[in-house]
Amino acid sequence: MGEHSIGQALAFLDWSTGKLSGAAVHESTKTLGDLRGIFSSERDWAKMDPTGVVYHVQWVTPPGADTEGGLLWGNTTIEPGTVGDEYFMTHGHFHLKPDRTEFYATTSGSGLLLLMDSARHTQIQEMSPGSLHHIGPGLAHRVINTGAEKLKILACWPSDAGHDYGTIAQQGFSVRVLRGSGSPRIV
Ligand code: PAN
Ligand code: ZN
Repeated sequence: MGEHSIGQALAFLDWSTGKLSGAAVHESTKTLGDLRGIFSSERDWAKMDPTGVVYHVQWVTPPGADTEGGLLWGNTTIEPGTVGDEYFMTHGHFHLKPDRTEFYATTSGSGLLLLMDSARHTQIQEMSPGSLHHIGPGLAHRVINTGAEKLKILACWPSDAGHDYGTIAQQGFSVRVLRGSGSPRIV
């Protein structure tokens, strides 16, 4: 019999929610106050509690995550809600290394994924439980919760992808998603 060793799992994942647990898990929460300038109506944003949670992110950093070829795994939970008529959403970003791609998958809830190229052409994909989304090279990505419940997604991406938040903070996406009568309005 060859030599072998038995080690511990990196973390544990609840597949019904995507929730991670274990010592290797990192967390971050984004509040309305953190999302200044992201929503179209500064007036409606200013009327809301800045400590209100918009989304929560968990991720695991495996050994070797700081080397080329490393991967990160995480999840994001976006609360239901709006600022004025605009649905709660993530900041959205390009990857600093444009050739670094990513997978998103929906565990629960419903929403829209915006994918925008450098020419500001935007593609919109519907997110629903089980939907798997590939974010190709050079595409900015933002998730929008258009439902009445929490929108929960999983993500896997190269650890050296890096995040360019500045371009979106300055120029935004070319479309916004607002609450309509019946279904979301894309403007
Ligand atoms: C995701 C996102 C996460 C939060 O892990 O970072 O959903 O969205 P923002 O980073 O736009 O605030 C990912 O795309 N990583 O590359
Ligand atoms: Zn990303």
